[in-house]
Amino acid sequence: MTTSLTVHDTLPEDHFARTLHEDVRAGLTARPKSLPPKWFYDARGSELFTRITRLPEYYLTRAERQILRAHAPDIARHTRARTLIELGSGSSEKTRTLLDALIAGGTLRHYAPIDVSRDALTSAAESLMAAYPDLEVTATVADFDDQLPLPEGPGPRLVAFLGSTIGNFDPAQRAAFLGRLSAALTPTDAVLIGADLVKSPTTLVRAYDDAQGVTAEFNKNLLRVLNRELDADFEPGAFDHHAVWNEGAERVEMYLRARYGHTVKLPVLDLKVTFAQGESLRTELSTKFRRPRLAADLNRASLTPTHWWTDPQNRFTLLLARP
Ligand code: AVJ
Repeated sequence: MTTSLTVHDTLPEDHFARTLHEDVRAGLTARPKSLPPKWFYDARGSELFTRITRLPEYYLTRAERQILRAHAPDIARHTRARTLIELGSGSSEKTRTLLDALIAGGTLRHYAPIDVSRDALTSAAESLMAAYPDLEVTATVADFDDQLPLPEGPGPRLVAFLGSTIGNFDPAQRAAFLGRLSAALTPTDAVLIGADLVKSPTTLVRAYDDAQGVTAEFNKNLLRVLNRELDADFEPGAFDHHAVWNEGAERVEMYLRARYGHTVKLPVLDLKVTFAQGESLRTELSTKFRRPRLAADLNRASLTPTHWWTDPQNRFTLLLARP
């Protein structure tokens, strides 16, 4: 059976230009300055992130893969999902582990990836369609910052949000996201969330400040994206990459810190931004969790965690929750 890929595009044509302009104007005129991490991921940024996932210091991807390989059959048994909805285009390798288990369990019919990047989405979905010719695949382009259009698909549906992407939200964004997710579920659906756990600050900071400098390049890639999209004149060499453990908030924060005072022009926004020497631009939050906090966040969104799996070293958790 050969089927073609159905792609639903929920975003207006100018969505990216508009939201980039809004995010950059708001973030660079705020004090302290910050930008949302979603703008890292142009083609070069995605490639740098793939390199990060292979770094010796970046244990997250390997730990999550270990858990999935060990427990995908349990996930299939507990969910009996007919539809797998995947939020964010996780590596297709992880997806395959889940798909294989759900197919072996005899329940899966439909795979529905959702991502903001149309290109990443269609290429991942097309390669999966070739590997799983009996699976119905519906891809949806959406920005789940402001909407969560879960595809209908036959139930029970399993919504997977892997890779510790949930860590990128601040507490208010996380509450809003979980509320939207919960509201979109029916009683037989389940969610599978991959979250990184609190551990030694040294291990955490190293994961975001690797010896080869790949994460530093990834961080500075944000400036290249702004140069290209907004005709800005950021000089990546004028900034240092900086990763710190915020003990109170239990998250790693990434910054670009100005090496000297200077002014950057963003003509597309008719904006000039001045950086003092040593001034930091926050580019990412990576929240690390303890079970009770994550359970409380889920409960507040009317979701009940039913299973928690971890890797043998207790670095990362995959949890299953129900409405
Ligand atoms: C893809 C958001 C999960 O926060 O660990 C990796 C991104 N940033 N190194 C993370 C990232 C720096 C990553 N997430």
